[in-house]
Amino acid sequence: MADAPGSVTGSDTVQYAFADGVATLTFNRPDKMNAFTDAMLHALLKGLRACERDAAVRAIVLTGAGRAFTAGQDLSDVQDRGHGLSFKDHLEATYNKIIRALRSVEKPVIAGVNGVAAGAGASIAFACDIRLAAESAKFATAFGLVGLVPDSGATWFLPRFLGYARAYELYATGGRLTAAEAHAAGIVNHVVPDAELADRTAALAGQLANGPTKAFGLTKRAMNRAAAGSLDDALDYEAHLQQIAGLTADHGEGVRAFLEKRPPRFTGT
Ligand code: T3D
Repeated sequence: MADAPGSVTGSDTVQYAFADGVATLTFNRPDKMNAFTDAMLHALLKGLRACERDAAVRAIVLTGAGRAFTAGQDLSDVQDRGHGLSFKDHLEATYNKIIRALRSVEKPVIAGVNGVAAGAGASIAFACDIRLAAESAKFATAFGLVGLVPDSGATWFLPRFLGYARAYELYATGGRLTAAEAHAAGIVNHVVPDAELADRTAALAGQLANGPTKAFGLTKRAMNRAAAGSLDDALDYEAHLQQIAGLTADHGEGVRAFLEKRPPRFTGT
């Protein structure tokens, strides 16, 4: 039986659904553009960790309810924290853990960007492996407009997509990218009509969840490492991981299926 929407994350503001190997986490505070409260951030982290532990989960989707993906940090929550606030401790306890969890979970993570993704909400979308965006979606840098530094990996991801000058200008001017601009810049894999986003995201996630997901996880591990290293290091690490992938049941099944001219039946093992 499927879990109740809030039972895995501990909060209805981040809903969890599972079907056919795909776990979907939905930011669910639509009247506030899904802006993150602390409870939501902890629920998201809890949900991601549950996805990581559960072998039945073979692909993960993040999306938003209503007209936003997420507007990032709830700014009224920041006000309510008062003057004793440590921004550093807050980032380390919440956003940084989420970004690390997204990059380290060895399962494909797809962002179904249904509307505006602002501030750390855009950073969370950037940290996913694949982004599908609705035609009306936007990426709003936001931080500079409220006197903050880009965070949650924003200074790492955006210059890699756009180059330093375009990324710096966007952050300094509080600029936005439309879905089409984000696609042209290589940030978004596919732009789809708004009404088709949920189905197209589910179809891609379902396709990935039925694939050799152990190899997909190792591919993510290899690409994470290659992003920070030399070609020599990438060659060595690929060979190390290929030794692991080559011994999986899915590799054997993939080769047998090819030779027998039939579709493979992958199990993620
Ligand atoms: O330690 C730390 O926590 C630091 C971490 C920081 C991480 C960050 O993410 S900082 C950046 C925070 N986010 C923003 O600055 C974005 C602020 N929001 C906007 O710029 C705009 O709302 C949007 C571009 C996202 C959407 O614009 P629009 O015109 O479509 O909608 P709206 O009318 O502005 O918003 C609708 C409602 O959502 C409105 O509430 P109301 O008046 O109907 O009751 C608005 O106040 C609320 N809302 C939107 N974003 C936030 C928010 N409420 C709280 N916090 C928000 N971020």
